[in-house]
Amino acid sequence: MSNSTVTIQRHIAAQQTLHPEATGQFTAMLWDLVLAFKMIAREVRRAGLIDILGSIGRTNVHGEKVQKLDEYAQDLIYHSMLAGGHVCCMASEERAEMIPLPRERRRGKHVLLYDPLDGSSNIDVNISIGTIFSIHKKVTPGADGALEDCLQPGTKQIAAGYVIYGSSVMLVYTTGFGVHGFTLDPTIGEFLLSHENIRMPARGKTYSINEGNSASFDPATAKYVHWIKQKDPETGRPYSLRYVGTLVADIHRTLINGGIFMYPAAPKPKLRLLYEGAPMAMIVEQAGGRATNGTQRILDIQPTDLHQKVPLIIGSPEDVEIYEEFIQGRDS
Ligand code: P6P
Repeated sequence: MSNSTVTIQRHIAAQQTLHPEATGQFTAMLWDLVLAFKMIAREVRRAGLIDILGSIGRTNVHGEKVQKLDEYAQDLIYHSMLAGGHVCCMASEERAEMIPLPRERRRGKHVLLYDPLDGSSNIDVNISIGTIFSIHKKVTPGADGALEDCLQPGTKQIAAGYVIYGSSVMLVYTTGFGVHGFTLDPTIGEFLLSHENIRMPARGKTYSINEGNSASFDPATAKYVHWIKQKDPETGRPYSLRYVGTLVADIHRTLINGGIFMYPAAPKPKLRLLYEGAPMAMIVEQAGGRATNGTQRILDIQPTDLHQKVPLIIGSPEDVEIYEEFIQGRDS
């Protein structure tokens, strides 16, 4: 049992002192998010016991079946942000358009971009799922949020994080001063600091990619995946394949153990830049890792659409650099 008594609330408050310009709005917004995460965790844990498993028959903007827990998580985060009054607008994987605030609601100076329940296709088979969030400052004049406030490059994020609902529930976040992990102690309902200042190993021992798509990989990715499986003790090869099919779970393993995760351009990009690629890239870079689309740093990409997809190659710096050599034709 952890003997940590550093709750995430205390940690967030301490992080605020690192941001001289902080007004407390940002801290309060993170606290509101934490409450929503605790309630989602409770429902995920109960999902096997009460009738919220299975699809509600609708599909989201990407044509994916919407699971009941998706809608629950979506609504919970939305209403938690409305109650707090610290955002001017939001964007979610579950909503086609930018989410404005109702007229009567108090507006704040932050923008929340989120995937309320990542990996929802794994809900019914009890495989880890997650929530991903990205926070920006409002950049347009006036009180109401605008699309331009959502379409900011990843370098402008003021915070990013994820929750993984797995064997334990963990919240991992950064405000630009390192990456910190908290484990939910359900007996007291608190996220307690369990992984302070996470640093990603320079190189790992696993590669993570959907090998089922290998017939459609671009030649450079196919060449890299073939190379990583060759026996070469000096470079720690062959790497082991680990692929959960939930981005949060695959990234969390890569963050802690090192290695490389790839969702490449071929057969086609699937991961969304705003609320998957960019927040994960901020977290991984803050932990010493790298995140690219193969030729460009993820955080430098200027978004043009709320749900635009990007190839995502992310993980230990040495592993990602080698992949980039293959993609750029510089491999030995
Ligand atoms: P594939 C889950 O549906 C998701 O959006 C990510 O969480 C995950 O990394 C990816 O899709 C898995 O996609 O095509 O390998 O099943």
